[in-house]
Amino acid sequence: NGETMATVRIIGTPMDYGANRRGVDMGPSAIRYGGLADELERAGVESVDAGDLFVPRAEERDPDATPPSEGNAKFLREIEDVCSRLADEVAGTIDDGLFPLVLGGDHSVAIGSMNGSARDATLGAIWFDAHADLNTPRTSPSGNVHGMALAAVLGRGVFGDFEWAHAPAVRESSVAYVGLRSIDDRERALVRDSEMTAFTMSDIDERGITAVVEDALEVATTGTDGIHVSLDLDWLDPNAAPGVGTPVRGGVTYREAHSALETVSKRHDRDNVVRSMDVVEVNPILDEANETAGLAAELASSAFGKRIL
Ligand code: Z70
Ligand code: MN
Ligand code: MN
Ligand code: MN
Repeated sequence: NGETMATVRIIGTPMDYGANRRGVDMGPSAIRYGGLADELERAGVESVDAGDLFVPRAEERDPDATPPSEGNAKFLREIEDVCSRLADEVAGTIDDGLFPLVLGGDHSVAIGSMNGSARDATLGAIWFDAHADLNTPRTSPSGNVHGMALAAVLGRGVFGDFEWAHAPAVRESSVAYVGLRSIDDRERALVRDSEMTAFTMSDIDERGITAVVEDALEVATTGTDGIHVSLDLDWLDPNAAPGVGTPVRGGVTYREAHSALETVSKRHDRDNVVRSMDVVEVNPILDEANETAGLAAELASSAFGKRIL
């Protein structure tokens, strides 16, 4: 490690427009307080902290000021504004030879991370999440854009007159889900009919986390210049990660999560495949003694090469 691992640049994105105002905007602070810089240092990885992007308070905005042309998607204008600035940050970070680690915020920050990471490259992605996040404004039961983030980067759905609504950041065939277990009725057909590879919790139960993540890496790296790793903390079981907005029972364990990110890291050591990462949906208000934020910090360092021995 260290030979292939570039200096990590931490980019905080304290945004929770995509998920009702709940406390996810405090995620970046909580993950830093949870020991991110120390964890990275112990992993032998250098890091610099770019601070947080400016995100106006949701209370000062009207969620329905710029509705999509059909269906429901709240705070579209605001999400577009933050995500286009985040995309510039991420692309600039990669241009500078550094590795962007984006701290959310709700999962709609991935629209910014992935558009930035894909700017000068053909991108693949691994989506570690309980949820598929494949709703469009038309199918969304909630109007919350965090449940539409992957649809947005795939150029699906009609979001509005935004760049990311027209230019897909990734090809479907280069995206793999790992750990799905909560999919809306209308979303299920979207996942099934897509060209994405979907590994559910059942696949992990049957085959083990390492085989599944190795397959996901194969999907995301084949025919691409590199991959984005998107880690939604609700991917884990609520026993290990209680501090998330939408906990879903039956998630991966603490050990499976570390093992998965170590598998990603080992692959990165061989082929330098990981371009960018985001860690999202940590909610300190619902957390127990900052446990979930600390775990987010640990998992990021596992992804960047932290080993037991
Ligand atoms: C639901 C929706 C979701 C995260 C919840 C929930 C989506 N499918 N995503 N928590 N991270 O509203 O679209
Ligand atoms: Mn460039
Ligand atoms: Mn998600
Ligand atoms: Mn989720």
